[in-house]
Amino acid sequence: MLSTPRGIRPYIALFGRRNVGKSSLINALANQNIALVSDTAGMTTDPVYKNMELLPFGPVVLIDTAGLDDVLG
Ligand SMILES: Nc1nc2c(ncn2[C@@H]2O[C@H](COP(=O)(O)OP(=O)(O)O)[C@@H](O)[C@H]2O)c(=O)[nH]1
Ligand SMILES: [Mg+2]
Repeated sequence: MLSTPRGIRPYIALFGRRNVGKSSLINALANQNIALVSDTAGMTTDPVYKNMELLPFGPVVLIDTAGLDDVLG
């Protein structure tokens, strides 16, 4: 299942304002420190993609995103 191509995996992205715990949630789901968790709002700038096996559903891609209220610069 680890070899399932990204193109046929459902994508599950986390959206929300900055600093609400999106990165913490993706780390908890993956049981790994893949997304940066910070007290400072706006630390996630580029999306973080993680292939995972979401049982009993199957292979998915989890995506952590910058906050909806993030500003460029
Ligand atoms: N009290 C509390 N704080 C949390 C929880 N989840 C995350 N945090 C804290 O909220 C802050 C922002 O978390 P982060 O995951 O970086 O949020 P993101 O900006 O939405 O990705 C960090 O200081 C986390 O430690 C939670 O369930 N409860
Ligand atoms: Mg974040």
